Amino acid sequence: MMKLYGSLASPYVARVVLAARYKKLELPVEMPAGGIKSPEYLAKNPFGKMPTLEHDGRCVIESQVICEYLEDLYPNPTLLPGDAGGRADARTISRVTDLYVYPESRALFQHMNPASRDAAAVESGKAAYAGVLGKLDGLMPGGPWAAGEFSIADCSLVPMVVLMQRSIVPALDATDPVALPALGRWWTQVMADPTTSVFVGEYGAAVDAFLARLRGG
Ligand SMILES: N[C@@H](CCC(=O)N[C@@H](CS)C(=O)NCC(=O)O)C(=O)O
Repeated sequence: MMKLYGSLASPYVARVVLAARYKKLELPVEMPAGGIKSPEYLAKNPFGKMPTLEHDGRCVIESQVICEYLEDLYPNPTLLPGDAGGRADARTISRVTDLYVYPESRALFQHMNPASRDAAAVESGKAAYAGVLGKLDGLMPGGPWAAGEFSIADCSLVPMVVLMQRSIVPALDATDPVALPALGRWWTQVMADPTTSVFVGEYGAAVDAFLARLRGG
């Protein structure tokens, strides 16, 4: 029995959900009963973050590790296709998203509310965020998917792009990731594919609902 703790509005949870969907795995997603800071949940994930995968009594944390755990258990269809170089490309794109893009976007999220916005911090934050997106774009080796064939890189990039497009892009006029050349070509593929295009709508609705709750709507 496999279960994923978290909310789909989290891009890290969404990454795992997209990976499971690609592999056609049954993976129920639910918030832990007492929330992610409850003693029960902290026993599963000591960092109190989502997602956590529970499978046969084992808890696996960190979205990238969960995706690779699913890959090890269910290698077909693979999320790490190709040779060592192709798999390195896929892992690099995913890791750059986590280590460089999210921290820069998180700095901008602090300024979503116009009432408490610091204009100078927004301008420098937007430049830093655009800079890492440019580097990410340069790492994409050619299509149709982010690392060639469909991979963990796409599972990481789709939620990241949708989250930015629903939040800091409209609110702060930050760079839309798909305005960059390689990301733009990749986005055409994402929207042409039935699994990913449906997921874009589903995840976008979860993000919109989360942002509306934040605004008190
Ligand atoms: N590196 C972690 C990041 C997980 C993460 O930051 N999740 C956020 C939701 S988007 C969270 O649980 N935040 C709650 C908190 O930090 O209190 C992963 O890839 O799973």
